[in-house]
Amino acid sequence: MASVNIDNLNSLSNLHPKPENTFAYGTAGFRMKAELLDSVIFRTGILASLRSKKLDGKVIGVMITASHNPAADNGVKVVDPLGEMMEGAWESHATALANAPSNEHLFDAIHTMVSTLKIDLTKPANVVFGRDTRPSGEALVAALVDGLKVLGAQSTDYGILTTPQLHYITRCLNTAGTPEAYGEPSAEGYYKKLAAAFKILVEGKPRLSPLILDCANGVGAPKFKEMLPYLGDSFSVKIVNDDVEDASKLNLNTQQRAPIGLKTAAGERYASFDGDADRIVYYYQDEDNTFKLLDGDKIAGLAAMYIIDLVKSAGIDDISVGVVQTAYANGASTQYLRNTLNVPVSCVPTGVKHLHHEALKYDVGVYFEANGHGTVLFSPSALKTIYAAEGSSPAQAVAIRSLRALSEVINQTVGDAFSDLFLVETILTQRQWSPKVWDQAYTDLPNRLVKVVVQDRSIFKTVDAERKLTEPAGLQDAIDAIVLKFSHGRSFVRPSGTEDVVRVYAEAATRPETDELAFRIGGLVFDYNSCGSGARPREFI
Ligand code: NG1
Ligand code: ZN
Repeated sequence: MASVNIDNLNSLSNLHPKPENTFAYGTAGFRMKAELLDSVIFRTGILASLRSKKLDGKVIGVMITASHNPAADNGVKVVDPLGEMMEGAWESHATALANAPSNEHLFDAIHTMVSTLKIDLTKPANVVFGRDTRPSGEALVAALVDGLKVLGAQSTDYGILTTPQLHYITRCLNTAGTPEAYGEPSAEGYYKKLAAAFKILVEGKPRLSPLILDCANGVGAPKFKEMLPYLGDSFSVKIVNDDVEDASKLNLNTQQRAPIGLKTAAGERYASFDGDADRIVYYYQDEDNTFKLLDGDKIAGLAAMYIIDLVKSAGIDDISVGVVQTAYANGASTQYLRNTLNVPVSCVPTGVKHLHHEALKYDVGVYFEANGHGTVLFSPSALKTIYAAEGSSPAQAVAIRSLRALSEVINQTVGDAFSDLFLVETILTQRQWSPKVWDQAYTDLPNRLVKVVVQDRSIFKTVDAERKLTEPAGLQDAIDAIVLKFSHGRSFVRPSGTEDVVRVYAEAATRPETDELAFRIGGLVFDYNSCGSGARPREFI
């Protein structure tokens, strides 16, 4: 069996020494302070090469970004051939390579993978990569390029991209020339595809007022501007927070409030991207000056309502629509989906891969996290039905054309803030709705997220899509006893996958009750078997 050239590995690896730290490839890939990432990204280059070889030379994507984290952080994620997140079983291999303490151990870790996974090293390796606007990205790309040299991968640097663009390009490259060809593998191809579909979707409808779009001073700003010429007069937007030169401004947004420096006014429509443009939320200001958030749950509700209607209008009766949420979905949204729209709703653990996987079970699967990450997946059979349908009336033909365009405007690989923006704008334009009308579908229950810093979050074990704790023993019973006292009360506790904390979610009938519930559960967790770390937060009850 072919082997890795050890001299080549040693000389490249010596340029990227591993610090003492221990690394873990989690739901968001590797993510931490940028200065710790050099060796991790070098080794991710090796991992991506192995993944490509294992998949017979299919193109693997690598994205360097830390999404909504502060500018000083960075991270890396590996993208599978059809643009999905890397197969879960490979996360432990990524972790093993990242933690090998010496060049010799790294050599051994690579060979362990080669033999256990039966990787043929003589196969070609093809990798494409991109990065967001973080200043640390350039040096990290150099580390990745060195990693790609270890196994002689062919690679293409796509420069600065949004995360979903890199996913799109990866899928395009692997499907080119097949019946599933996804588009031209470039940012330009992506703009053309989305813009053409959006134009069809809003054809003949009066334009809405301009959208005020906050780009969090991240990569969404230059990329959305790049897209504008392709949209022509189909869409009007005012971009704010587009300063990507001053890194300190990246992701300065706060939760459940308008972004810093943005003065909102009644009658306007706003949206915010996160730092790598894979998440979006909408908001507006009510006449009485209250800030109203239209989050991922609201987008899921709007999309499901619209798609169900469109399928009906198209005269197609054999396409099932389903929605996938996590435990963080507002209880009122779940009720609305189940009881008003009568659509099946599944609840899965946090993490896009769980949502994506579950959504594939429906003909049309709508999935969204409350924080605005999500998309709509059309199954191959649903697409076949939609493309075969002809319609027996002009109205049916229009609905069929819209369904086809919808499947093109919505990124099928991963949650995409651009796609989701065009999805929402399509529906609001078709219906001529203001954000306020959209918001009237249901009223969110007040909710609150609280972080509890604990000594060891790994002692918290959950079941039932993270809604129940099995360990520490007895804690769930104590939580249930408190929740029972609150009208419409719901609360759950789970360890974060991306931060060293335990998260408490609470919702209840009123704002004061919600806050009380969140802080009582926070206090309970902090005190339980002395789990908490540091000073007990003063707001905990
Ligand atoms: P954790 O830290 O595991 O709660 C957070 C988000 C997820 C997801 C991941 C990946 C919440 C409560 N959690 O996960 O939804 O976006 O980050 O970035 O928003
Ligand atoms: Zn993101």
